[in-house]
Parts: sequence; C-alpha cells; structure tokens
Amino acid sequence: MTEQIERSLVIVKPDGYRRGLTGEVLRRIEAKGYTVVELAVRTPDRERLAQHYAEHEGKPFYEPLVEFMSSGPATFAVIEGHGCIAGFRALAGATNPTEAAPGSIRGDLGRDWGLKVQQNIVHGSDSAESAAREIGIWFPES
Ligand code: IDP
Ligand code: MG
Repeated sequence: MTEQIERSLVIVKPDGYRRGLTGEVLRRIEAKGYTVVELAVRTPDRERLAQHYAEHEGKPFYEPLVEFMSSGPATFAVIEGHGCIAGFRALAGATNPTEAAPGSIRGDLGRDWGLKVQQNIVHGSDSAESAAREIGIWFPES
C-alpha cells in the first residue's frame, strides 16, 4: 500500500500524438482510476528534454531520443492517485514494445520500427524523485 497520494508525469510522445492515441492513453489512465490534474499539448524543446533525459546523456540512443521527442507535438499530463507511479509504469509496459506484454499500452499499441530510438508511445516517471523533478521541468507553475 502507498500511503501518500502520488503524482506522476505522463507524456504521450510525438509518435503517440501523431497516431491519434492521446485519447486512448488518457482513457486507460482514467479507466484505471487515476485523475488527470494537469494537461497540455506542446512540442518539447531540446533544452528541457536535455534536463528531462539527463540520466541518458552519452548513451547511443540519446541524440535520436532528443531528436524524436522534439519532432512534433506531444501531450503532457500530470496524473494523481495512490501508487500511480508504479501503476502507470505497469499500464505502459516494458520499454521495448516488442517485449511489452499484451494488455499494456506499449504491448497493445506499439511496435519496433527499426529506428535508432524506440518509439514507444508513452513516458511515465519511474520514482517519486523523478516525478517531482519532471513535473518541475514541464509544469513549473503547478
Ligand atoms: P522508459 O521510458 O521505459 O523509462 P528509459 O530507459 O528511461 O525507458 O529510456 C527512455 C526512452 O529512451 C525509452 O522510452 C525509449 O524511447 C528510449 N530507449 C531506451 N532504451 C533504448 C534502447 O536500448 N534503444 C533504443 N531506444 C531506447
Ligand atoms: Mg525512464
């Protein structure tokens, strides 16, 4: 059990946005019982992406990742609920959409496109510390 009400940063990445999957992702979040408390469509800028993905700097997929994430509009959401950080990661499924379990967002809706970066539809914060940091980057006013 998680005592604290948690918040997580969810992004419907540019591939998911282009494919018209924003509604489907938000539907799954709401159907699970989490609340959407912030919502915005915007094209991520490289400067904030560098902060957001700082842990991946230097990895072979880092440049392709920043390029991909800044390639067009994405939907940013802050969701709320007990256990929503791990809960959304479970809804999202494994990073590699080929391995993501059917039933998960990436397993049901994603696939490998043979690119240098996995275009896997969604981002979700991986810990309370990451969530606070990421929400501060994308929703500094919240
Ligand atoms: P996560 O999004 O499941 O938390 P991370 O390891 O934080 O996965 O990686 C951030 C993003 O970078 C992934 O969602 C995916 O788009 C991309 N990525 C991660 N690892 C690889 C890889 O090994 N090859 C290609 N792209 C990757
Ligand atoms: Mg991650």
